[in-house]
Order: sequence, then structure tokens, then C-alpha cells
Amino acid sequence: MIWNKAMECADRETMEAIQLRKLKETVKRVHTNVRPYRERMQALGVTPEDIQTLDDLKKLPFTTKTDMRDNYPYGLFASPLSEITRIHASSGTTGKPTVVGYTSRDLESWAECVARALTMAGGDNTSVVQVAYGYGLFTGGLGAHDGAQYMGASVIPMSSGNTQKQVMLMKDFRSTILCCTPSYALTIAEAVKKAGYGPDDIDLKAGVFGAEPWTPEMRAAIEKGLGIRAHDIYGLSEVMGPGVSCSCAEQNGMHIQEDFFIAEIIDPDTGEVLPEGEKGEIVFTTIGKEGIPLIRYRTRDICYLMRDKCKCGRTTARMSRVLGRSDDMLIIRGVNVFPSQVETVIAKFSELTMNYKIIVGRENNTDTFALQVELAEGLAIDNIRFVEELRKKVTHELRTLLGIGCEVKFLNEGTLPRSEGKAVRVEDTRNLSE
Ligand code: DLL
Repeated sequence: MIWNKAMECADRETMEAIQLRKLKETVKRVHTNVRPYRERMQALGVTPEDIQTLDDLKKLPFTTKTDMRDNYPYGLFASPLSEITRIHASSGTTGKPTVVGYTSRDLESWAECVARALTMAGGDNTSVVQVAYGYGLFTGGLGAHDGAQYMGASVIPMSSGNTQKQVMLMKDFRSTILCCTPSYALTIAEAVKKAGYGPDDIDLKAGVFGAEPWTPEMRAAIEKGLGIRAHDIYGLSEVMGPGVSCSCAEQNGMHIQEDFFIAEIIDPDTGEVLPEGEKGEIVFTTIGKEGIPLIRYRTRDICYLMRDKCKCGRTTARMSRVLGRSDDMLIIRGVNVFPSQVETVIAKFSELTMNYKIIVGRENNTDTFALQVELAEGLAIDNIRFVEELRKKVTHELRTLLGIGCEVKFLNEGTLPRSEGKAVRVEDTRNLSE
């Protein structure tokens, strides 16, 4: 089944006409309503009237996470707060989160995108959708929820965690589609086995997994463990949330909802648009979004585009799975973490030095996250009470800022190897890139 054949199977000419019309509207909207965009366009000598073809997109400036931080919290909104009906947020690069606002129409467009994704996974109004993404400021929970409801499915708003209960409800409520991060899907698969069930004992048919990078090997393990077909769903809060793209039954890339997002692939170093099919950073322009439309938003996600027709019948461009990042953002247990955020916390403590190392690994399908940091000169690591007190405080600050737990270990001053060039602050042994 295809949720919206008119859009998902449109011929190129029709789709490009829709994109151009919506792009022109969006550029006018940000030029009129968003001062930072107006100023930047003025500085480049570009007016909304200069956008006459899709190729003219290149004339427009990029938007980055730093722009979002500089205009925190509402400076890039193109609608007054009276029209904003939902606010979400994700990690910023330092202390403040990145904030996004949705009008009622934006929420409906988002639900439409997610309904298309769930339909790719075989969903319809008879589906029972268990949402095990976190609910809250993170877009995963409510994004999947609204889309499943829009599709007409029965939604179970479980949120993440409480794994035994996830398994119990999955069996008793006869869930057919599971939405969560791929690493959590593996944890659930393990718990299903532990509970003494095999794939035939549960009704689950498909999973719609995303929010973090995963490998084809991981997909195979999830499919086998739960006896389902696993679909990859991509998105980011700045651009919308889950549903920007999703893989269909062919599992050969994720179909981009091109009537809502124009995708470009650029060279992350030069900003040049790369030829069709080359690997680079994916950049999105939101078209038709009211609350916070973004022009050429630099996602920092590395992938490539495919435009050949998919066997499923959809004609939309597909993006490959995310192959890496062009910045240093880590995704740990589904949570975005920048080393600079960790550094912000360390800097608050005069008892600590700036010599630190973040160590990320994976044990039993769960990410591990540890911080090693040197104590300031003269402070004794064998003063157990002092060290324990300090550990508590640092752990608390990290949890408050990042939203996840971190195992903090102190070292004597001078223990960590000193940098002779670019400091290597992160050791990530998860090997998710290729
Ligand atoms: O992770 C939105 C989302 C929720 C997507 C649920 C899919 C499912 P953020 O927290 O803003 O939003 O993080 C966005 O997560 O730039 C990617 O680096 C990464 N990411 C998201 N989906 C995928 C995926 C949500 N399918 C950042 N594969 C993005 C790999 C993904 N990485």
C-alpha cells in the first residue's frame, strides 16, 4: 500500500513544479517574517524574486545548528507564538538546546509524513502500533504517535524503557508494528527471548526504527530476533522529526518526502553541491513549513542520493542509510551528545582540568558512555570522600545537560596522553560507520 500515491508516485515534472511553487512561498515567508534570513539574503544580494528555478536554491545561504543557537529560542520562527501549537527541542552544541516550533498545519504535515512511512512498513488502520521512542522534547515519541494515529492505527503510547512491560503489552495487546531506536529493538528482542517467547508467539510484523545509525548486520539481527521486517526511518528535529524519509519493502534507501523537503548533497568542506549519486552531507530545505522553515539546513549527516525508480512504485528520491557525520556529534543510547557539551560541564568545576576523554562502546546491545577526566594539580585521588562527592556532582551536571547517565572516572593530573596536534577526545569502539 502507498499512503499518498499522488505525491509519492508523482512524475518528476509534477514533483518539481510542486517543489518550485512551495520553495518560492517559503523563501518569501522567511524573507518577510524572519529577520536573520532577511539580513543574510540582503548581504548576499538575493531577493525572493531571484528564485525562479529549483537550481536557484544554490543562491541561498546555508542554515546551521549555530544559527539556531544564535537565535535561541524563537529567533528563527516565522509564525507568532499564538500560531505555534507544539514546541520540541534537541541537543545544541553547548548548554542550550535547539528549539523548534510547529503550527497546527505543520503537525498535520508531519503526521502525513509519518503515516506514509508506517504505510511503507505495511501499516494501515488495522495496525496496532507500539511507540517505544521516548516521549517529551525528543521528536521520536510524539512524532511516531501522531503519524500512527493519523493513519488510523491503534496507538500504544508506551514511551521508551520498562522493557519487560514492553514485551508483556506487545504480546497481550497484539502489537503489529514497533517504533523505537534500533538498539532498543535489539534489547526488546532479547527480552522477548528471555520471556520464553519465539517470533511466532508475538504478532509483530514490522518495525520502524531510527534516530541513530545502524548497520545492515544490526538490521538482520533485529529481523531474526523479532521475526519482522525492519524499516529505517530518518529525520531530525530541526527539519521536522521522524518521517523526513523511510525505507520501503525493497529496503534500498529511504524515500524522501520530496513535496515537503528538497534534498541536496554537498561537499562538507567546500559547501559545493555534488553531482548526482556522490557521497556527501545531506542538506534540507523545508517547503511548506510555517513555524520554523529552514533554508538549506546542514544536517552534518553523510549519505548519497538515488533517483532511479524504486520497484515499490514510488518515484521519490531515496537517501542511503546515514554513513557517518561531518561533525563530532555522537548518538549515545539514541541521545545526541556533542563533546563540547561535556566540556562545558567540565569547565564548571575548578577541581577538574580540561584533559579528558570520552569513551563510548557497546555492551549487550546497549551503548556505554564513560568520561575520564584529570583532577586539578594537587588534588588527591585517594581522598575517597572528596572524590565521591565530586563524582556525584559531575555526574549530576552531565545528566542534567545531556539527559543520559555517564560513568565518571577521575585520574591524577598528567595521566592522559597529551595532544601533539588535534586532541583525540573521543574513543568510539562501536564501529557503526561502514
Ligand atoms: O532523532 C528524529 C527521529 C526520531 C528520527 C525517531 C527517526 C526516528 P534528533 O534527535 O534531532 O532527531 O537527531 C537527529 O539523528 O541528524 C542523524 O544524525 C540521526 N538519525 C536520525 N535518524 C537516523 C537514521 C531524531 N535512521 C539526528 N539513521 C540526525 C541514522 C539517524 N541516523
